[in-house]
Amino acid sequence: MKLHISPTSSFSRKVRVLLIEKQVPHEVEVLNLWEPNELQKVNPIGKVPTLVLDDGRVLISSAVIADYLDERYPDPRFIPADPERRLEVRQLEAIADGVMDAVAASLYEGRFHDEASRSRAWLERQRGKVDAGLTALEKRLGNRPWLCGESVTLADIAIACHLGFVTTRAPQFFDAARFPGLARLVRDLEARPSFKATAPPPA
Ligand SMILES: N[C@@H](CCC(=O)N[C@@H](CS)C(=O)NCC(=O)O)C(=O)O
Repeated sequence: MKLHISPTSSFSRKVRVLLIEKQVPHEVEVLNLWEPNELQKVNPIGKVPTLVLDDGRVLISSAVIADYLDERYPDPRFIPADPERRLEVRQLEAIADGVMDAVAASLYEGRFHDEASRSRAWLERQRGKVDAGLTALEKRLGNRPWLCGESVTLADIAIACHLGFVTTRAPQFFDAARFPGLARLVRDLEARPSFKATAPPPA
């Protein structure tokens, strides 16, 4: 299988971490999203991560790819088999991904508009989502080691990947003193070989 990624994309990193943790053989195709590329030939939406399977099927969106990988390569599992716990993990993953979507929406506003034409209302709206999402995750985590259950799940991996991006590329969105549980969770996961191997390049 071939995974199309960008080195800075934390959605790509979620999938890369899973592939490494599960020891799934794969090829990585590195793209620069801001240069012309061929990605839309396989994924009409033109986003990373995109996973091309050996039988030619193409999977897009980190959540869909994670679902496939956890079912197809269940050792070890990062999405619980129990339907209630599975729902909880997916819900927490969705909050983590929503935080990153709001960070990205703010960064795109800065990238594509000069200072005078940026919408303050839009930036404040996105900032509100980032803060509310992180607050919900911090409350959920408290002093427990993981967001859901007794072992690491996709929800932990998702928020740690996104905060890894935020701390290197957009630190204004994450004040570790306000979110000590999440800061500790990120530190714990960054120590794993799968996280070390996929760290985003410095800004
Ligand atoms: N919901 C998608 C989000 C993926 C996403 O936003 N990817 C960004 C990079 S982090 C991208 O490919 N952006 C390029 C573009 O929008 O043209 C997922 O979970 O995979």
